[in-house]
Amino acid sequence: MANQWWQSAVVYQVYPRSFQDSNGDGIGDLPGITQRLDYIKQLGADVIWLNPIYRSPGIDNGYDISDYYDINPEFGTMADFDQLLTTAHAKGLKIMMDIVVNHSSDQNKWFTASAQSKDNPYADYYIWRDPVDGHEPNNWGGFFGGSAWQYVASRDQYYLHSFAVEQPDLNWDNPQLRQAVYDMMNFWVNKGVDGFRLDVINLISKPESFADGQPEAGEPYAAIGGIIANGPHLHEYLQEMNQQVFAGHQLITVGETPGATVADAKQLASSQGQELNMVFEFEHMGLDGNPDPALGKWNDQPVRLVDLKQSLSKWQTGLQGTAWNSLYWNNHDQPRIVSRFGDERPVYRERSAKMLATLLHFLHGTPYIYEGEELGMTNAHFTKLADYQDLESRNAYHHFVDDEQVVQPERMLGYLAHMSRDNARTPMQWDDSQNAGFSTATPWLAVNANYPRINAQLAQRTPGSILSYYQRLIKLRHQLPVMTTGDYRLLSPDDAAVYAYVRHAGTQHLLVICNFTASTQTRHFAELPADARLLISNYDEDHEDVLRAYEAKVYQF
Ligand code: TEU
Ligand code: CA
Repeated sequence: MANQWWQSAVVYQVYPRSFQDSNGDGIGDLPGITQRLDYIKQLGADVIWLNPIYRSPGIDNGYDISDYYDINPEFGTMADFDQLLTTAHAKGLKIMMDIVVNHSSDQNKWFTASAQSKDNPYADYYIWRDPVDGHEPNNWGGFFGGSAWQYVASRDQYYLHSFAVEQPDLNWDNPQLRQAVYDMMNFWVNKGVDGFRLDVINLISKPESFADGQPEAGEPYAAIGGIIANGPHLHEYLQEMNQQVFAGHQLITVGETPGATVADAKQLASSQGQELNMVFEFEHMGLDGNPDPALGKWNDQPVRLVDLKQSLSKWQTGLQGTAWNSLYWNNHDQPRIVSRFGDERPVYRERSAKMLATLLHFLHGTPYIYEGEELGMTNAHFTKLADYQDLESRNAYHHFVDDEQVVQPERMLGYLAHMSRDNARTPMQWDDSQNAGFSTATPWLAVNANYPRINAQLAQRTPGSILSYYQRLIKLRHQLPVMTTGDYRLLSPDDAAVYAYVRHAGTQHLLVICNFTASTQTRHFAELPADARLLISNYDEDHEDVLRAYEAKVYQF
């Protein structure tokens, strides 16, 4: 496989709303990001993925776009964007845009026109169906709860919305809509952006049949995700997008693909390069979900290491040589990894954060770091529903506690504290000044109370900090080709405490060893030659077969 630039790159994800406020309104913005570019440069990342910054009413924090050609005034102006792009490029940083084209906002002029009548130029831009016996066309339920259909009197029809009511799904079977999307993406390519993250892109091609689905026990609606994922024309549409937008540019492209299997990814992210560079898969993010499928992700239990190994290893070996992996622990939809798969207690937080970083960054694929992960930022520890802004969290609480009454309020608050998306969205912790240096005004979402002991300034001043460890990992990835190209072999799949694997390319080997527990473990690795060199570790001294709490180490030979 030819080595593409994005295969040895490291991506840093910026959630603009929560990164840096520059004008004292409590909301992060584009000039704020521009001010902080040196921080990202010093970390060593190559690419910045920006969550959506387009004009939006903000029902789903920008994933409801009302104008794809304009900037959300809360974040600044197009001039601010151009400034960010130019400054980033001058520093050698690339910018990746978040493209949301499974759906738009209901405020988008495409939709307001479409909703007016059955015969206007935009009539077929969305997915409209007639009522069946005076109600919804079928029993599909949206990702954010309730029916996936909404009635509009002016057409006497329902439109499909896989997410919130305010996020109508675009009709990809309409060639004019597809062309409008490609034109819009080319507008951003022509501006000089370096790539795209494509929101829920495996949902764009809807099935031919709109028959009822099977709801989980006790639930009124059938979850739409499994019904609409990987539809009949998905690959055809992505190949068309590739030809019309990506071809001839050296872009980085990653598709967000909930529910994608290894087989799907082999096609979507094939090294033949006809569709996307890579996809975000979700299997490892679903392992700690509730055993009751009706409750979905809402749970408060830890992941089982054996399951995590099995899942990650399946993707590592499954795509090896034919497609490309993306590697991530965190994003704006997931709780903080140190609180989730690590141990956020003060005595273990740093060690376990470094252990998780080691495990991820030595895998085969392109690593993504979510803002604050490099500081070991933790979950928010919100205690009441009013602390949450995220519509998914609020809707889930109302559904399970108020409407269905299947979860007690305290327990649901525990689930939210463990899994809510807002855990990732609290403001970036820059220093120990008021509001963690994020803003001079009250932030849109509360700052985590632990910012006096977890912040970037402190990390920069502390030798051996999590931040400095991430810097070392990124530097190693840029220096050691085996980290990018080597194949992967899992050791001891049934070991419930220690995750170990080997990377290998030519004469180069890496042995990665991670103790996932707070207790001492003793393990002997027969594959380790006597002259192996310790490359990196989260402890100062090597105790060889004895692995201390959350110890991580990598040998090179
Ligand atoms: O997420 C889609 C998705 O499948 C999930 O991660 C989803 O957010 C779900 O709530 C997980 O519990 C993407 C975006 O990343 C997310 O922020 C948006 O809300 C969503 O699409 C709709 O655009
Ligand atoms: Ca602001």
